[in-house]
Formats: sequence, structure tokens, C-alpha cells
Amino acid sequence: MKGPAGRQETPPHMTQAPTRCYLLARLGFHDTPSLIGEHLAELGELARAAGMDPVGREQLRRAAVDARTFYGRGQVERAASAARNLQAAVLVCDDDLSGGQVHAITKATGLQVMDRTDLILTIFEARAQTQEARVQVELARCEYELPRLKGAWTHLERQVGGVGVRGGPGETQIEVDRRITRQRIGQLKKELRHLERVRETQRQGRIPGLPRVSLVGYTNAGKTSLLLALTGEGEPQDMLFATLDTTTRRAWLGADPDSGRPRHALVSDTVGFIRKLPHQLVAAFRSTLGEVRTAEALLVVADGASPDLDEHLGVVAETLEEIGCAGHPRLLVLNQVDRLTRPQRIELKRRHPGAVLACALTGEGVPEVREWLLDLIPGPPRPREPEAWEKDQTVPAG
Ligand SMILES: Nc1nc2c(ncn2[C@@H]2O[C@H](COP(=O)(O)OP(=O)(O)OP(=O)(O)O)[C@@H](O)[C@H]2O)c(=O)[nH]1
Ligand SMILES: [Mg+2]
Repeated sequence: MKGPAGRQETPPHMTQAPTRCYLLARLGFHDTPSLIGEHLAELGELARAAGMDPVGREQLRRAAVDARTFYGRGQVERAASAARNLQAAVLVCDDDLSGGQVHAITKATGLQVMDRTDLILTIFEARAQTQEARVQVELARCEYELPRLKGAWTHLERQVGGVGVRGGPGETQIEVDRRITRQRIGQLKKELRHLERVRETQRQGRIPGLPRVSLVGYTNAGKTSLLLALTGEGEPQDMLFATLDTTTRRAWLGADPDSGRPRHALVSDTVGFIRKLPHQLVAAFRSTLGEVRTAEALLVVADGASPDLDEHLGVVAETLEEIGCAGHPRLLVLNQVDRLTRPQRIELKRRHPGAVLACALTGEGVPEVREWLLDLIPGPPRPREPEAWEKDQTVPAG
């Protein structure tokens, strides 16, 4: 988080011992323990990204969901006792819980309860740097909280507070809370519309004739690393949701096969996707993801060495459809193949013959990506505005 002077401040969770948490997931009738185990491992990564220390995890077998406590009161109490033995203060649940269920589990266990959406929102809140990202995340948080308001004063009081906040006679506390939240949602949406217009103007101001390409994919796959490999800029981090804001950079693609002139593309890095990405976030990130929607092509980056590759690809395909990009031309880049053995690479190529096997760290596969991008540029060069330095050139007489 940036301080008033733009200085990097240490987040509070870095200065104290991280909060210990205990992870829970429902093992439904059709689920396998290994699949739910992978989901819990990912939830642990999310908890770490939110500054917490996951000290234990448990799968709660439950064929039908319990309306009140989701996992059933007995199971919840046993899990809470295991959590307390490990000094965990928070139960983090992989499943989407209703406000009533969070309340019921909190009441039954005395522990703080967070569901997956709440956890992802918390990470986004801590990471959002630009005004646009902050507005989008706050909008998603308000949309998440609105149906969960329980009549307790929220942080919103300070933001919209002032004269006339407490409603007219007969308005209950919860009605006041809902009204304040709705007002805030209205303000945030208005602000976003303005920021979207600014972004659109920036987009139109870009050099015409350059293909625009977006890097998309599961979080932590190596999108930013590939941006760095293609353009020389980008700061990869081993962390879920390291990137929230879109950055666009110019990538050199090589010489045009016909004219021999250097060719470029504009490559945008974007926020990563994840299983059960909260729909409030997808909706709120529409303007950031607008960059993806208006791109001419997509580089779909995946961690080719992940045992969950197929699930990741499924989530990416679904999310792309949700944001209206189902038909965009795309190249699948299976990254991180340096972590595979030779036979594993051969098997991966067999399963995905159209994909480029890549390693963003060594640059393996990057020339193939450039070549694919180069092919996107249609035949004869499109007319374009000369750049400032070109206009200043005087043609030598002779
Ligand atoms: N071994 C190996 N590690 C890689 C490769 N590409 C990226 N990484 C590492 O994977 C981690 C995530 O990389 P990023 O480029 O930040 O991933 P991202 O997709 O941008 O992730 P988010 O922005 O968090 O969604 C970093 O620690 C990278 O160094 C690769 O080809 N091989
Ligand atoms: Mg990134």
C-alpha cells in the first residue's frame, strides 16, 4: 500500500505474527478427496496471500448441505475444536456461505469465519493500487456485503456518513445500512463509468496499426513473466493475484517477412482468474477486463507443470466466456515447462498439439509466440500516424 508520499508501507500483517487460520471444505457425494485436497491447497495459498498462516485443514463429508451451518453443527464444532487446539482464530471455508451461515458458524464456534469470496476480496483490497482497481474492489465488496448486512454498523458509516444518514422515523438499523450501501454502490458505479471513459480515450490515443493482445490465464501461471519476456517490462511475483491492474507495453515481434520492417504488438497484462472467482469481482472488473474484450487476440497462459492444468484451462475458458471473449483468436502458452521431465513434455505436447511449450524465465517458446503474433498483422501495412520523431525527419535532397 502506498503512503501519502507514495512510499511503500509495510502492511500490518507483516509487522505482527500472521493470524492463524484453519481451512475447511465440504466433501460432497460426488467429490473425491484428492480433488477437494487440491482445492484446500489452493485455499491455503489464498490465505497466505491474505497475510494469514494456514495451520490445519479438514474435509467435512456432507452429502446434503445443512441450511443453517452448511457443514452441520456437530462437524463444525469438532473442526472448531481442532482449530482452537492449533491456536487458529479464523475458520476459512472453501465453500460459498450465506450471511446467515457465516453468522451461525461464528455463533456455534466463537471463531471468525471467512468464505472463499470474502478471502479473495480481502486480497484484492490489500493489493489494489490504482484508483480504478480500488473503486472496482470496493464495489465488489459492497455488492458482497449488501445481502449479508445484519444491522450492525459497517465501515460505510464513515464514508457516506453525515447529516441525514439516520433515516426518517420508522427506518430500522438494517434498512439504514442497506440504504447507505446502495448509495455507495451508486457512487462507485458512477465513478467507474467516468474511469472507463478515460480508459477508452487512452485506448483510442494509441498508435493505430498495432495489434492489441491480452495475456490472460489462471493466477500465478506466469502472465507477468511472459510480459517481461516479450517486452522487457513487468514484475513477476510468486503470489496469487500479484497483478490487479492492466499494464500495456509494446513488444517487438521481429521483421515483417515481406517488407523487412520491424513489427510490434501492444501486449496487456491482466488480473488472473481462479476457480470460483467471485462474480461480484468479475462484474466490478469489467472496465479492467475491457482491455481483454477489445483485444484482437489472446495469449492464454497456463502453468503447464501444474497437476491441475485441465481444471485451470476449464476455469479460464468459462471466465473468458463470462466476460464476452469466447470467440477471440487465441494461442495457448503452456508455461513453466522447465519444471517437467522430457517424457512429461512429450505427453503435454501430445495432449495440446496446438499449444506453445514455453518457459518465461529462459525465453524458451517466446520466439514461437512472437511468430504467432506477427501472423496476426494483416498483409500490407495499415496506414498509421507517423510518430513525433518521424515527422521531424527531413528527406535528404538527391
Ligand atoms: N520455473 C518457472 N517459474 C516461472 C515461470 N514463469 C513464471 N514463473 C514463476 O511463477 C511465479 C508467478 O509468475 P507471474 O508472472 O507473477 O504470474 P502471473 O500469472 O502474472 O500471476 P498473477 O499476477 O499473480 O495472477 C513467479 O514466481 C515466477 O518467477 C517459468 O517458466 N518457469
Ligand atoms: Mg501477474
